[in-house]
Amino acid sequence: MTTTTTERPVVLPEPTRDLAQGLRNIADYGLTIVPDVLTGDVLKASRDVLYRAAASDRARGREQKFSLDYGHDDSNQRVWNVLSRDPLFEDMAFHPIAIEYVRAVLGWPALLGNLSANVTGPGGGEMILHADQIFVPEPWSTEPQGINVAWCLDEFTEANGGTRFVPGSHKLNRAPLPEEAEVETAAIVAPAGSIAIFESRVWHKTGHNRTPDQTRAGVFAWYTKPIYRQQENWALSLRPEMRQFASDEALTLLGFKTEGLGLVNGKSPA
Ligand SMILES: O=C(O)CCC(=O)C(=O)O
Repeated sequence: MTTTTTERPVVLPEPTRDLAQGLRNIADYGLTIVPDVLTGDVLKASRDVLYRAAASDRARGREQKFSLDYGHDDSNQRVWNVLSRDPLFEDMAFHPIAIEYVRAVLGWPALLGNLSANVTGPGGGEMILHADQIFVPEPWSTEPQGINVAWCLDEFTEANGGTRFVPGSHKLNRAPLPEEAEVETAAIVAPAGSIAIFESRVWHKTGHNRTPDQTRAGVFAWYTKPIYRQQENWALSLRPEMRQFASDEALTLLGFKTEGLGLVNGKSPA
């Protein structure tokens, strides 16, 4: 078990490749970790394309901040809409292990709300403690409305800003209050190539990167039940050729193959 070194240890679940155990971890802790999803050359190539996209945004002055992010912390960078940057990101968004969890936790159909990356840099500050479904008015229903699949393209550690969680906080079924911003958290410790899957009510934040020289890149795939508007407007932002080759499952996640909502002249657009 992973613990912090405080008097009252906060415990996170052990990594597992077993789906049933992973789903129990999500029910008990709000999160689970799956090791070795990306390995070898694919992991290296995925990391390279993300760092290239981040460097390109910086070079072109296209770095963007989000209101929940790090204020004006120049050490951390968010890279938006990576889905259109390289086919390797499609492989993450529509990866069978990720989708297995989406189906099990949210049901089907579900939507891909966003695919963006967070790179923490040396000295980078913490994010605000939050739950991902903050756009859902409270009181919340007793089921998560979304899940996040975080792709660790670097090793995530306590020191380099590994995502910090309040395990079990999803059971409170509400967002953290401002006075709860400093409650005890534990960082996930996961080798590069792992994924961390967390349901939308669990409280979490980017950790403080206390290293002098390490960056920590994570790609975050956000999925919701199909009644919520997607954070990214795929109809406008997606590379057009992607749609041509997308599977039915991917078209459903993008909102192009649909029933009841998002129709064009009463029919599914794809
Ligand atoms: O960067 C991280 O570790 C967490 C990111 C996050 O919580 C978010 O994007 O909502």
